[in-house]
Amino acid sequence: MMKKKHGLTILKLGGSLITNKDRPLSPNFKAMRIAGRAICDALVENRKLKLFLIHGGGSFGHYYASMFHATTTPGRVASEGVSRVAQAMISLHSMILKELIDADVPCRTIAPGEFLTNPKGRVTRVGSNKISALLDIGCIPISFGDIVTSNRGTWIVSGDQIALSLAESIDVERVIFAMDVDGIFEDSKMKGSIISELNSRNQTLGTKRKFDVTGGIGSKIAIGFKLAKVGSDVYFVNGKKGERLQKLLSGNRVLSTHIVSKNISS
Ligand code: IP8
Repeated sequence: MMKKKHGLTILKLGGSLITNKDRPLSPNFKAMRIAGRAICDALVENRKLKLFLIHGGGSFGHYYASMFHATTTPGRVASEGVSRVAQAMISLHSMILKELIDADVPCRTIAPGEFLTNPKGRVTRVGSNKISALLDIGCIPISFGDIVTSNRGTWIVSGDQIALSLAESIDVERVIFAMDVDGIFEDSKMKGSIISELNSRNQTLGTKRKFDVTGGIGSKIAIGFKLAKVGSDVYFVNGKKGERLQKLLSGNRVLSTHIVSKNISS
């Protein structure tokens, strides 16, 4: 399929950033506000910036997903688990939405089921049109990792996978992963210096945190390479450093890890 031109920047606000990841159901409002201000400033600086926002589950969705054994593979999950995970995500989503709108970031929810097919996760024509319509009126679409049920079972779709599904279907220039650390560390124990450009020679495995059902940094890096292969430049940046996030959104170089799409063979 021809990729429809959107020239989008996807910003994924990681669950480790917007929640206190090791404390169940604990939002990090300070981080949400810093991100909101950075996005607002970047939009003022560059009126042509076309954003799509996604956020992760952190200690909301992952907490219940791990309690009820929901994984990224379709399977049986107790009905209470499905409800708890979904409700936790809606509750976190509502908090981030309010913080962003209060920070003058005009955004509008688009749940994964509104633009992705089940179970393959491609962007539908209706979904692509919805995204275009929101962008045309200056509204930033915002989605989130979620729990999905179909006749194949129930599974977790991560925000990172949503970014990949979008980039495989429409023209996504950049994907920025805003995290709670400065980028990808040279050392898998998250010590030492930050890798400025990640390529097939310096891949690292990363670590996994408490309650993380979608794989932590290791699978984020793997998705980063897939994104680069389909033509998107990928950045891992510290979202707690508002100025850094704002500058990166505005197209400047900052301390971060970059996967350069043209350096990754498809
Ligand atoms: O934090 C997972 O999204 P992620 C969402 O982007 C749920 O991996 C429901 C756990």
